[in-house]
Amino acid sequence: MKNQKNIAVVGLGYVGLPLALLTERKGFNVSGIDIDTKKIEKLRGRKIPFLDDEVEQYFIKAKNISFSADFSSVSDSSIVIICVPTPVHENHIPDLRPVIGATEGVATHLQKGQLVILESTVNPGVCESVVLPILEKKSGLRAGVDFHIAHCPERINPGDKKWNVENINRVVGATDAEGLRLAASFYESITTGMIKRMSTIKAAEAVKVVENSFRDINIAFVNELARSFTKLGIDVVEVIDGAATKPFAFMAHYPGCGVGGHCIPVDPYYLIEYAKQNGFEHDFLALARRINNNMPHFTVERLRNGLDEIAHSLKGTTVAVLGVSYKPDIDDCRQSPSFDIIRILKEYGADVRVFDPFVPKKSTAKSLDEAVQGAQAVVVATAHKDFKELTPDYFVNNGVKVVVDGRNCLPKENFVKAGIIYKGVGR
Ligand code: SAJ
Repeated sequence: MKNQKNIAVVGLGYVGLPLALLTERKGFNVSGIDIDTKKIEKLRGRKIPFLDDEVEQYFIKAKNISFSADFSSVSDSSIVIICVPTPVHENHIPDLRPVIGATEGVATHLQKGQLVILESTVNPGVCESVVLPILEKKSGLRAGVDFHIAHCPERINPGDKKWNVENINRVVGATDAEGLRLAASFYESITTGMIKRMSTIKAAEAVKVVENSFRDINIAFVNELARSFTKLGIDVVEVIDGAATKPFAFMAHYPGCGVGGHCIPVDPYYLIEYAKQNGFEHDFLALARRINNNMPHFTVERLRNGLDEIAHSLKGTTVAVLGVSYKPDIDDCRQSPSFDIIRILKEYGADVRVFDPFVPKKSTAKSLDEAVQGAQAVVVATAHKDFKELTPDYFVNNGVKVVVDGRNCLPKENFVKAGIIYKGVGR
């Protein structure tokens, strides 16, 4: 029979593992469930499957946590939290297979009185039209009567030193009042952030796709500015920094070689698709996605502009792409624009070398030197700390003629002074 102190967390990635460890250190008995048996093996061996200092430090101390690839531990848990990925297919249509799979696993062991919380980012309507029917059908139990469903969208920000699973504010919605009460009090018991109760579960689902669409359109705004200011000869970064001196009604975002990760380039498509199914075209969100998806092309154009200055064609040129992670100093390269840049360079016939100290598996060069030595051009695609500290002399001494700074993270003036053809994104 379920025990009030037993919590099951389904999906042990960037979202589920930090949540499971937080829940454990707040006094619950946690069973971590993941269908990836290799991951379970690693976790049982007390190894974490991805880079995360915070997880590292808590994992060592965690006592009341177990890991399994099967869902049986759901049956004696009072709360089951689903934290599985919600990607999109190639055509940007939402891919709910992980959510459906996890829900089916939970449904098989669902018990009366349990609370099922979905943390995965989904469009409004998924909890009621996808999760609820599976839970009811497989278990024979009734939502709102025999068990409860809530949604508390995850807000994990990989690599963030300030905001983490324990202190960040959350929103929570549920299909019934008791479910909302149970979910809100659970999160209030494990986090120090504010827990905002939403009037419906749909409103809670909408919050996350809206907050990430907000980020995507703001990035698209500065990416478009970067393209126009390149023609106007204005440094867009300087202008954004200038605008950011306004203490209200402006929020700085910065242009770059593309928008990666499992949130920002994905979540808007969940809203776009759902609205389309209900008769509304999000032209603006779709345009922002197109602008951001086009930044890898723009980055390669910047490289071609630089090579034109030395009458070099991209075909046959050796180009070192530095960085495949989608953001600095982490090893996550999901939806990274670096892969688009590499593909486009190869389509132009360039000889491409790749190096990322955080992602050796995706690197073709074993070291930075091996990637850069003898390369005529370099594209910095991720603002890793190691890359930001590279000096112009380092590139000059390795024979590099053109540097494309895809994250505007290098000191442009110093590179120009050293005789390197420097091309930023909007500067
Ligand atoms: N990016 C830009 N310009 C910007 C900001 C980001 O080009 O001004 C690019 C990054 O290089 C990266 C992509 O966008 O490739 C996503 O960057 P991100 O900083 O948004 O990182 P994420 O994907 O980890 O986003 C998370 C999100 N958190 C959740 O979904 C819970 C997002 O809501 C946060 O706003 C974001 O962290 C954050 O603020 O760091």
